[in-house]
Amino acid sequence: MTTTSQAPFNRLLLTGAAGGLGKVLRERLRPYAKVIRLSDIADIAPAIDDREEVVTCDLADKQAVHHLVEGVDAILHFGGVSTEHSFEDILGANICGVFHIYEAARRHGVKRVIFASSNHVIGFYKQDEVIDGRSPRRPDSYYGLSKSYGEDMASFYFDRYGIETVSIRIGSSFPEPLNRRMMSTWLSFGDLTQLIERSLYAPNVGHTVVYGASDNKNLWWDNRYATALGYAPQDTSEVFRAKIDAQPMPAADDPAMVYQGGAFVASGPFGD
Ligand code: NAI
Ligand code: 15L
Repeated sequence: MTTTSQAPFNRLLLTGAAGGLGKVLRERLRPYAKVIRLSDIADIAPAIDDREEVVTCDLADKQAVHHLVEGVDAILHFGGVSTEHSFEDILGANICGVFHIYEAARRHGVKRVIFASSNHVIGFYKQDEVIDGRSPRRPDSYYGLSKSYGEDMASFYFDRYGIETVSIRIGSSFPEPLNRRMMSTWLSFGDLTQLIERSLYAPNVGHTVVYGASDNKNLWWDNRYATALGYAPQDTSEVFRAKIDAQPMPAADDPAMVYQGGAFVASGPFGD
């Protein structure tokens, strides 16, 4: 198990706890909190001991989110629609949801949020461009737009109310990279955990935007603001190089080979 020399929080809230990353973080976050409150709209496995609390909650429900946040010291906001859908499908969970989280944080005096943002905030940059956390955003989808709005919400709540946030623009966090694009965007679960740990404990983060990527060879992201938090990735996608190189080569003009956001840039339109 990961250990930390820093004092654990009394209670951390993890939204999206039934999701792919939520299930991973449920176990890996234990060193950082006496109690973890796990929440999702979907079913979550029952609490394994008195250090876990399980709360079913729809992020689109303002009053439910208000109750959810009561008594927590910091929030890891991972819940929401996690791929491209119609704007209407994204609105409640991601756009209303992120407002409900920050407004509840304000009302309950929560001082720090870790926001699971996404590379799709900048997905229309080309793969031969190098950007950092302060480069102008270029969302590639309604999903990317919702994460961009979440970053603006974080910025506003810091400027107006002093609630600090680290927005982590996660690349592709899966057990291993699944294709050529993910050789650049891959984030191991170990490095994700380290980045969250640094985001929880680093002082004076204000609103900091970082990229969630491992120490991959062909990175498109200058991750200086993550380095400033003390993040030092331990993994690299290179260990999967032979497996990925054995995959058929996509056409040179395939969005997966051109844009940082890959296929998301070509999603939609919806509802015609
Ligand atoms: P996931 O789709 O597996 O998990 C998201 C969870 O949010 C699900 O369990 C879902 O039930 C829950 N959710 C959806 N609508 C909700 C609502 N209205 N109220 C409450 N909960 C709701 O996604 P994953 O991969 O675990 O990602 C977690 C977070 O990280 C997401 O916010 C995603 O956008 C972000 N992210 C993930 C990346 C990855 O590579 N896994 C890359 C970039 C961002
Ligand atoms: C994301 O934002 C998604 O949540 C995840 O499922 C992947 O599609 C990832 O981006 C990616 O770009 O690989």
